[in-house]
Amino acid sequence: MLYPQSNDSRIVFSLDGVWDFRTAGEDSYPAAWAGAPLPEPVPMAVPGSYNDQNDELNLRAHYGWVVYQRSFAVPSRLMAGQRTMLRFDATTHAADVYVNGQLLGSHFGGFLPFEFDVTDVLRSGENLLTVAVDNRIGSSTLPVGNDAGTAFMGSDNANVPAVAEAKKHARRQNLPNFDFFNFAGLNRHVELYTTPASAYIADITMTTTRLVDVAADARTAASAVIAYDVTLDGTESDDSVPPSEQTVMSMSDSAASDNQAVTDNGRRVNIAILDSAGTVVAGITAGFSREGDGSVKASGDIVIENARLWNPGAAYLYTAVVTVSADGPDDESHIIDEYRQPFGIRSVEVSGTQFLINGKPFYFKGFGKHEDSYFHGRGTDDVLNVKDVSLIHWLHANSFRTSHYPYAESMYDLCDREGIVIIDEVPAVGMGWPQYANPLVAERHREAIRDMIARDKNHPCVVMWSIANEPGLDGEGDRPRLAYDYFRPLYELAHACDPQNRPVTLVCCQNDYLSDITERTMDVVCINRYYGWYNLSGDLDAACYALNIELDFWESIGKPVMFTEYGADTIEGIHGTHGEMFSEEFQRDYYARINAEIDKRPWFVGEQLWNFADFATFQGIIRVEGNRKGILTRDRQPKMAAHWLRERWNGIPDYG
Ligand code: GCB
Repeated sequence: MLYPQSNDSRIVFSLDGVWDFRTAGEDSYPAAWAGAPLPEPVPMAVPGSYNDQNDELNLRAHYGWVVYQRSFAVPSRLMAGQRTMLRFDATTHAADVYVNGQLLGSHFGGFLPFEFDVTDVLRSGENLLTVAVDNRIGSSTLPVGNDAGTAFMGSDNANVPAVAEAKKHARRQNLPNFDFFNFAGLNRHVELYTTPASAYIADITMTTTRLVDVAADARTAASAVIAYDVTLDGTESDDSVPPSEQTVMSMSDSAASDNQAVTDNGRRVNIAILDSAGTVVAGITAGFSREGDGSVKASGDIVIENARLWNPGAAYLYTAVVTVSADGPDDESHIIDEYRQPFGIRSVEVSGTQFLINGKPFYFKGFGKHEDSYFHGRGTDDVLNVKDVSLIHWLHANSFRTSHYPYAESMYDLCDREGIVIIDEVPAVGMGWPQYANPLVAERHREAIRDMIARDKNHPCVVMWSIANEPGLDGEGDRPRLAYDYFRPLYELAHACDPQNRPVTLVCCQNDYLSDITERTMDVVCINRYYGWYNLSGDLDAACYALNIELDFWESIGKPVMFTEYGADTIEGIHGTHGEMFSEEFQRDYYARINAEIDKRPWFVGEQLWNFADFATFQGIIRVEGNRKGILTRDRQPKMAAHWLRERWNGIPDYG
């Protein structure tokens, strides 16, 4: 699914703004609300989580459905003959969507886009858009929640009669099996956009398949072979087409060459590759052909001479200007549709114990993050994203993991442009034995992997896929291969979906690493470790001792290994001469000591600590105003450890 774009063939209308809002029931919402103005609505900004936007309603505690509504008018003359789509960048977690009282459909899954064709639904004048959103999590949702609904975080005290009785009467609430606040609602942008109706560009894939003579600094290659793949759809896209012919043009040719391959229905694609200055450096014209699965595609290779490579810290982007055209009855060529797809040229590969970008061993310096901020919750916030990227540069970091769900598209665009490396993660967090036995979870998990890779495949910043965070692994249960049998097909699916075949990982919890057989089969071993915090708490000598025992084991596996989490809760302003837990000194000492151990291991390929910044969580007895493991506060001020890490990372090059 291509991100909506305005150009000569397409229009985008934003539906962001202040909508009407009502809370509804746990299991349902009044049907009458779908087709008429909401009774007594309160204002609610979109994009944004609803939870922190209203102080009269207790929206952090809300459990179940809410209803959003707004009206809009479209310039029908502009849209005549076009295909009109209604797109949601993400709604958390389930949504029913109505236009003028008509149910368009439902979507499940809170972090990836979906859309509906509204060409025949919209009317001229005002249209009423109603979106009902359910925030409930449970044992078959991703992320995973606790079905009971009235279990409590903290001590269970099930044997205390009064507690057991009170639980029966307690209000139902979302109880996450994960450690971030369940921010919900229309968290990301809502847009209407058009494409041509008869034939439109449905998808574009640009994949670096070969780099020739990469320079020692990895900034350039004598040439790069880029595989392109353009999918055409629409009411007339499937007119019979023969196998495509194509013409490869090098930089010396013009993209507008008249040596064009034309199919018998006359439709052809032209791809002009622009460098960052907007100069055409290569191009191709090809016809479409029908694939075995019925789709209509144009695919082949484009060669770019003297290619500039995308590197961490030194990004370089090209743009593929994709134009579909055909000859009209007047024998003149007419543009049917067009789309500008940015892409970067780079390779990613695991070799032995190294993680190679453009053939050079890369070292990850960074963090796990969250989409989280005051007032917005998990709502898309470009000011925050720009600020965070500037802090990543300030810290001399080079990467982060989208823990624990795919982020808004604009963050990936920013990282493409700024040369920041991403490990892209699906919302599979909180999983264990009940999920492995539940086919619905497996289906949702497969869908999340497919949709995430389909959405993010062209981003050069994405260098690895993470198919889960800290699932229960074998050795922890009595069925030794259950986790392996669940995750192996997902690992294979991720590889099969990715045209770039990037490395795939699963991020593993502090566990019995000797018995577990899943983590060691990943392309990169990604470990979350809390020696000195959750265990051996406060004793950094013991923590280092234990870490070294475990690292000796991983050395024997012969794969690249990295931290994807390690850290210590730290309250800014708490100090102590001996650096006890929760003080700023302890967090700094913790990183100094643990990092000194990994520095001795050349096969250790990265340190992504936990967390970039403090973030909101469900309330509970181990969380004071959320999770405080940030090296920055929630309002992005550095704790003492941030200054220490900044100096350390300044001394560690991206490429080792
Ligand atoms: C973890 C989780 C992360 C938590 C973190 C913590 O292992 O992956 O989501 O926030 O620990 O601080 O407990």
